[in-house]
Amino acid sequence: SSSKSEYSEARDFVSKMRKAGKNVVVFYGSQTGTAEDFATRLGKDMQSAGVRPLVLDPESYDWQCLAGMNENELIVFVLATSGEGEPTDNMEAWFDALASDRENIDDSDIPEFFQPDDKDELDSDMPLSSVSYAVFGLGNNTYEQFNHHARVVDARMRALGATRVGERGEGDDDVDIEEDFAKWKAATLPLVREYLGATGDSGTDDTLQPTWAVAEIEVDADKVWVRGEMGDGSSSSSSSGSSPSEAGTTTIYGTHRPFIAPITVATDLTPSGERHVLHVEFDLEGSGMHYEAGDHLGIYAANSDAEVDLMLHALGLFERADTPICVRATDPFAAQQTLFPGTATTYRAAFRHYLDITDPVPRAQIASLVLPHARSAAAREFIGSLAADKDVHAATVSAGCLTPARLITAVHQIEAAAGVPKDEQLAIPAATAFELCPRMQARLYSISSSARVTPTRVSITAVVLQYNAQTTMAGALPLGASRLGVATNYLLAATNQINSGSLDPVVVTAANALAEAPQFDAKNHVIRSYVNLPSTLPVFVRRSTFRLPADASTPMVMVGPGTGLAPMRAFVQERALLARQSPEKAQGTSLLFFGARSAATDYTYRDELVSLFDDIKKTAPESRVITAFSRDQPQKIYVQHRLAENADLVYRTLLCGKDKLNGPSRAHIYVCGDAKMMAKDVSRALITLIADREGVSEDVAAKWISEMRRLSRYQEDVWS
Ligand code: FAD
Ligand code: 2AM
Repeated sequence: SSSKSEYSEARDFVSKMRKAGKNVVVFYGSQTGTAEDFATRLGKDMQSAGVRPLVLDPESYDWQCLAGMNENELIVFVLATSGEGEPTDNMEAWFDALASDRENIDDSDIPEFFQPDDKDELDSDMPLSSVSYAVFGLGNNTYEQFNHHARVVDARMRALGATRVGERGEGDDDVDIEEDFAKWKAATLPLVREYLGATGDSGTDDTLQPTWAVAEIEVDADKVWVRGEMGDGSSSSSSSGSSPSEAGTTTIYGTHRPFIAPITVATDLTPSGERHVLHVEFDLEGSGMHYEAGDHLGIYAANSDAEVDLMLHALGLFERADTPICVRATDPFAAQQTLFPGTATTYRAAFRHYLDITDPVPRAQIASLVLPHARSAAAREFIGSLAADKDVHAATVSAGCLTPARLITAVHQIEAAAGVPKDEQLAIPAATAFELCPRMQARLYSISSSARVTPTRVSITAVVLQYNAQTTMAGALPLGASRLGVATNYLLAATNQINSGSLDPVVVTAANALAEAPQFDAKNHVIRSYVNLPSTLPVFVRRSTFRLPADASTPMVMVGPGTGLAPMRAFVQERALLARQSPEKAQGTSLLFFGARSAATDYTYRDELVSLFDDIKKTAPESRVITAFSRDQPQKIYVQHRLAENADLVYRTLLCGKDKLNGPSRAHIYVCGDAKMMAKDVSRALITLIADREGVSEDVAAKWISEMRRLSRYQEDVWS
């Protein structure tokens, strides 16, 4: 069969697992890296529980091999649900195969030598009857389709005859996904041990093998991979990527191979506001990359130098920061053999480009990676209390933004106060630090430009993230800190550099923390948040399903408060272009509901929107922008209030010329921005509006919204 010819041995996870002497395969469905990180940690915990796991990316393996697993083996899924409930990109093929309506996996889909000797077994209704699995989902209950991905895979595995070991775990990122994961692991690992008949030590083994081995090496400077051009491990010198890499071959840019795009424009749209909203434009010329309004741009930023320096000091590596290192897996069968692309990097580059060093350290990681290195009683007591008590951890580490570097520095300060000499203080090896920090992930931004207007230029609209640490810990740590979003503060610094030559963003808390660090000689160092930013950033385009109606006669209601305006700006640019190009063609009404704090400081793209709507109005006279400025009057006014106030206009737009809806509307509704509150409030406001105007119950109106969603006429691009 055709699938047989597509089948390749390199994609056969079952034989890979057996060759490596493993009996568990852990597949992760990961979009932003969290599920991958959980899977890796699960692998480690399984290993110390006496089973032999292999952690793999489903994208590189064929689901058809599933049926070849036997009773002495286990498959584990760690699956994130993204956005509207769809599977992650790397699980798409598996998900399509498992979740399709077929009752059986067609036996022609299964490579012959994976079919059981007893052919009848395959012909039975239960093609996966020899397969056992476990599943943990990562979701966020602010989204409609909570943990949909894991639920579907679970249901389909069972429907195909597979047996689940333990309960399905469901992590909720809105509450405490780390604790959900810890609970699921505690309940499931013993069952996995029992199922696989594991006899070795379990759990308490603190001679855990480290995942990575770090070697300081001698290597020519040009072999040292320090540029942060993630994914392209082969060349460190190419400054700005171009599409024809070698004669005749064309580079396809994506998550794993971003395009190094010049930043052409960077503007602070709200220079006098409390919040900074940035407009950043990238040049895609020569990349061969295409985008459409509604797509997302992924960007890889770098950590601030101050945070990196704090980390280097915490680990005692500041003096050796630029030493070339090679970091390899200690397990020769591990799916990932090197932590960084290329043969060599440096400590500084590793912490700057490849690792997220600003996440508070999860409790489980404190217990398994930090506590074993505590040597003094003072360190053991403090770290032990964080590891043992969920509430202490939440109040100290999470609320206090204790990153790995801040945690280690805090321990050093506690030890110093207790009179512990320096050489007996907590010392975390570099390999452990590499394990403590998740891999730096790309950040996604809704594209705010239209490819019809600027095909080789792409822009994003980002709000700079910063929030203050709130620690309730008695005798609060001296490292009072706030958390600065990695990518948005990098963009802010880049914007400042481009416009004024000054690199430092407004707040320099990591630098303050560094100045307080006990090993740091503040007098002899200039502390800068960023030193010398390049004028390029690695970027890629991520396709989305958030799309303009194909036909410009379709009316649209767009709701985009804050940076939720981003994709709407692209939509409006496109409709305005059409209006200029075809003034004789009547368009459907475009309504844009925009909300921000204050008209004076936060009305982003104001002049441009006014002018674009002047064009649009010529072919769709009812079109307009309706604003809600929440802080310009004593009571809050939000976009949903404006929807209600303008119910006549909104309803008329949805009617598309009819007298009554009596079913789904031809119009499209778009909501973009905050998933937590806004998107739900807007949906509720629309339900009330429809119920009222149509003279139906709210239940019926809610069903109308669901139907509009199903038809992709109610689309959300929301994040939390
Ligand atoms: P990070 O370093 O990633 O820090 C963010 C983390 O800080 C959060 O994950 C959370 O753990 C923590 N955190 C944040 N606020 C708080 C708080 N108040 N209390 C406690 N913890 C907190 N952003 C835009 O500005 N514009 C867009 O158009 C846009 N589009 C997006 C589209 C999609 C599909 C997605 C998924 C996200 C989008 N985002 C957008 C968000 C964006 O991807 C980043 O998450 C955001 O810019 C923060 O990135 P950062 O690197 O600056 O912060
Ligand atoms: P606020 O910050 O004054 O409460 C963009 O962030 C805009 O969205 C701001 O004006 C903000 O108002 C507003 N906003 C906050 N919560 C909202 C919600 N639940 N629904 C709609 N808009 C909201």
